Amino acid sequence: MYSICRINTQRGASRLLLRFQSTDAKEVLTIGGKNFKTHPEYTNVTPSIINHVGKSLHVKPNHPVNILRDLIEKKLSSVDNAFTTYNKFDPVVSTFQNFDSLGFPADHPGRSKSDTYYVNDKTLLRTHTSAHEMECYSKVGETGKPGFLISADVYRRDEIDKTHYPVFHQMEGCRVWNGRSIPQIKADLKVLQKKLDEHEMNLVVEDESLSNPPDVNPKQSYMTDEEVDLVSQHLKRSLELVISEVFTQRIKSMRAENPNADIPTELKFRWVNAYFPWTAPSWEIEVWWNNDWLEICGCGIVQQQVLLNAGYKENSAISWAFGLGLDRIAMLLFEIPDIRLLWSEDPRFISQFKDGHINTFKPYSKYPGSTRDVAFWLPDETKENPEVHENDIMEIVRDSAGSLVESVKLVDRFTNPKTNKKSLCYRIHYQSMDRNITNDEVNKIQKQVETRLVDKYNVTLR
Ligand code: FA5
Ligand code: MG
Repeated sequence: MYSICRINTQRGASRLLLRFQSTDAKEVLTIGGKNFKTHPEYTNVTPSIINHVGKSLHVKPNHPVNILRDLIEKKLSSVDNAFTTYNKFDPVVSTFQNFDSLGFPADHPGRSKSDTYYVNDKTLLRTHTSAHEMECYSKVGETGKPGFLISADVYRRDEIDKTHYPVFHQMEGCRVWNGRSIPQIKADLKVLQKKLDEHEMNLVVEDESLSNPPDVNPKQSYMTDEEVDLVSQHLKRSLELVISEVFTQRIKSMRAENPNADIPTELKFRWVNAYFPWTAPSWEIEVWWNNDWLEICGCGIVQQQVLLNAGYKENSAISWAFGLGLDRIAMLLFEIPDIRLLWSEDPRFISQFKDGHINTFKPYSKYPGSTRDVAFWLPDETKENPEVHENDIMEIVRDSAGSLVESVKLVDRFTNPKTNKKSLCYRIHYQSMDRNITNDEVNKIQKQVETRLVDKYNVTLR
């Protein structure tokens, strides 16, 4: 699983030893109308990914992600009008913006080519909206507002299933107290709490961080305990307000559609300790959805270094930041069962939604899917065969099948005790959101996946 918060040691488990994948070299790539020089070792962005640039679902009229973005912006701004909104930042950013400005260590897994789409060695498709934090912090003085919200499309080489897509949307939120006035933070918290109390939605909140020793999630030394406590509360109440609003709207729409429906009266929601290079302490939010915990947000108190990079004076400010996964929340809000639907241009999908309006998605049909396994022996491990991530296999399937792939799962891993040869088996589920797919069509895609695996990684099909 790709996660910015994943720590280095978790990486090994999903790594496979395979032959190095070379990209079919083009000297120049055009992305969003601009030309970029490629790099022989770094460039790994594919045409199917580049095709997503400019779709900007977060500002597309009558699109669920746009409706949700608007809902959250309005709700947060309704508290004390504290946020400037930015929704048009270009997705091609520098490694400095995406990583260095936030203090990512040189060996952080988020930087690796297996997780990130590189345009060249210094340029990439942003993997998160945090890439714009530094520049927006530096503009707080000009805007006169102590906070900002950034919504944008973000790109990651990632696993394939109903809640993961290589392109998705995030909303970054940041709030800063320049001067660190305790009475001001307390006053802001009071106004916020009042807004939260207006909600009828019953949030059942678990917070493991409250009972955890501080070494799990240490505070920064320049802050007092009281400051950390107050700013953490402001962050948590702000996000609880967002979640309450989303679910209040959800329930309203359910009631309007069917007053006799079995309407839930509470939402299970939890704060989990987390790690991000540029926040301390840090948390993630998970909500209970379809009988499982779904991660929807990462957040924390911003490391002073980010503020210093943005031009703040030492010890002068304290700030929180969050990054919400908009697509997943839109799925909850509109009852959209598969993240790929958000990209559908089928009128039966897009005509169902209207700006400012929350309604339940009505599946227009369920097209049958088709499952194929691909099993293969890995080549002998040699020094010439550097490690390649499981995401490289995902990428081959994605590139061959496009949006016809619903999920890819490792179902078997086996080592022959005599020869020491390793074998893997992946189960690929093909299904279209918009139409029937034929067996012939699936067989052709499957053949292409097999051929590419053999060509690129020298595997032996079983
Ligand atoms: C981040 O991206 C951090 N930038 C969040 C942050 C901001 C932390 C500010 C601290 C301060 P993470 O990798 O966990 O964190 O992703 C954030 C959210 O994006 C996740 O909770 C999830 O809801 C969503 N997300 C992540 N990967 C995918 C994916 N492949 N498809 C859809 N949504 C995803
Ligand atoms: Mg995460």
